[in-house]
Amino acid sequence: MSTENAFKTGFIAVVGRPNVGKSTLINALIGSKISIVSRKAQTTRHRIHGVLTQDNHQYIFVDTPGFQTRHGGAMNRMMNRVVTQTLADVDVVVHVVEAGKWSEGDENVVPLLPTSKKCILVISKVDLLKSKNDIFEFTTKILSKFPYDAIVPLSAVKGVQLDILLKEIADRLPEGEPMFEEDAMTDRSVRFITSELIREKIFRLVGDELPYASTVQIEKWDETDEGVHINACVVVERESHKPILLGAKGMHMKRIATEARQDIREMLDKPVFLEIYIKVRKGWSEKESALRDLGYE
Ligand SMILES: Nc1nc2c(ncn2[C@@H]2O[C@H](COP(=O)(O)OP(=O)(O)OP(=O)(O)O)[C@@H](O)[C@H]2O)c(=O)[nH]1
Ligand SMILES: [Mg+2]
Repeated sequence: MSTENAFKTGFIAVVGRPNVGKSTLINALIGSKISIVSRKAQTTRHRIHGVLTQDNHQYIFVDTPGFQTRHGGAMNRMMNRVVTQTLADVDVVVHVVEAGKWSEGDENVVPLLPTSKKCILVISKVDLLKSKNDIFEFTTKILSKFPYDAIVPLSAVKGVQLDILLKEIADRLPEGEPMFEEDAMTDRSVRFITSELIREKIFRLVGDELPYASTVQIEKWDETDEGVHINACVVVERESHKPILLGAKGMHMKRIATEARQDIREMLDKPVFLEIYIKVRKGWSEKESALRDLGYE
């Protein structure tokens, strides 16, 4: 029997085309950086849970890779599979679109939205809109495409209307006991987030092609009285990727390591000694077996 104060727990999938701001939104909602963000499309490759427990509710957000059909390949098939599987498993769906920017990429997400579940439309990045009037026409157009249960325009970067989104989600969560500790923020290990933070720097600092041809593995993790000693390995596709990643006089690599170390230090709240190596593994992103070896789903 339903009671007014019963605890509610549920999974909320955050889906949308690449680059609309899904990971930024989840980080803002849970108040911690658990999912990496960059200006480049397809930054997120894995399903990542972000957990928020407040006021008798446990929200388990599931960040997903941007859904896209333009490029083929094993990596993209894997990423799209994560999206469709996540949609099958959750209680509430949040479809994120970018204010004023509807494209074919968004159009391709609509047929994936389950009509049997609660779907909330989030219009992101409203801080970039020149005029608030533009949003009305834009929203009306999208509403003709799918029977969304609610619409929330918001800005994750400015923290605008995030409370409204939480309320809309809370109204639609099923009753249930919490699945994570009250102070948990993610299901992912600090080792995984460490590898992601290094990958984020590669996405942010190096070229256009290389980020998509690289992945990061943690090879050593030693905690001592001094701090944490971490060896990480960046796996690239080709020998020719090495000099690009290193940059002139190793400048790129130095910056990647310095910026990653700062973030990791902040997360662990301890001194961090980070060494990064480069390894060539031909065609790793094209082989499903190699992807599984590297920890992809
Ligand atoms: N101005 C503004 N920029 C935003 C906002 N939310 C996200 N961004 C920017 O949009 C870009 C993409 O953000 P992500 O969070 O990586 O987007 P995503 O949807 O997770 O992207 P993929 O993982 O690649 O699918 C980054 O440069 C963010 O800083 C916002 O509310 N306002
Ligand atoms: Mg993302």
